[in-house]
Amino acid sequence: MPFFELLAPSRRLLLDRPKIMGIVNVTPDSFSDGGRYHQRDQALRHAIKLQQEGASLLDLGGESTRPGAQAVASQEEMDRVLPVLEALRQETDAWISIDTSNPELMREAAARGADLINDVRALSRPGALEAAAATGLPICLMHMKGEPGSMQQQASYQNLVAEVIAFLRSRIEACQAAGIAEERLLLDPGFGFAKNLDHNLTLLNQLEALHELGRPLLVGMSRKKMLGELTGRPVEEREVASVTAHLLAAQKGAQLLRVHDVAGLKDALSIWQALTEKE
Ligand code: 7PM
Repeated sequence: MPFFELLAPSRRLLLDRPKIMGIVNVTPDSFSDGGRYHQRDQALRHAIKLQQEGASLLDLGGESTRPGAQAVASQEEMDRVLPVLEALRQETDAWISIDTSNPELMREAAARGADLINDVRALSRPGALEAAAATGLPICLMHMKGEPGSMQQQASYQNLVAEVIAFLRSRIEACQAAGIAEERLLLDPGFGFAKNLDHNLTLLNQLEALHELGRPLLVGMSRKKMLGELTGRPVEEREVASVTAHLLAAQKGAQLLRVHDVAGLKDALSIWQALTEKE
């Protein structure tokens, strides 16, 4: 079986086995009141820790896409993300992904050494296709309906898997029309984005159907509500559920796994890998 390869202008990543993308939030949290420099430093140290634990990619996000969250102003998002990106670029060879829908940030981040654009809005904002095209970077397109603040009202489908596939196919075509080669694209079904528990389980169960799109798959279920619904656990106690869910996704062929808890998933993948190589 031939493997996919992620190709950025200055590096390549062979997707011969599942790769871990560690989540680095650069949003202000209620527990740290040490100001901007403190938060920047914390995000940086957290990112390095995730890399040491086994993350091949680090996903920096400065906009809270939490259901019900309000949109972050463009400049505020850039002020959060760019300093962390610049500092992190000096310290690591890991892939740095930028979780953004903001065309201005896409351009600025690419100029500061980012390797990948992760857009939960699949380049739907005005100017995003053009900005992403100009960066030359690989891009992850995710399925969602509506906006994070109101998307759960749109969690209704005739045929969920077919609709997710059709949506991603139409975004691939929009990218191609904007001059973004298909080889630059990663695809994500968007767990929890305009989806209820039953939808999320259907998607995980039928993840293999998305391989027909012919691109590598990224999945993110880390600590999400679906895991709380299945285990009855609050968000801070969902690590085992997260590890398990992502291991199952890897088993169904997901090449990239976006998680908060890197070390646990790394161990799980080691066991799976050992068995895979024995087959
Ligand atoms: C609150 C709730 C904050 C949910 C953040 C989130 C994905 C993503 C996010 C995903 C890709 C989270 C989400 N989720 N990017 N960004 N795929 N590609 O749980 O599933 O991290 S934000």
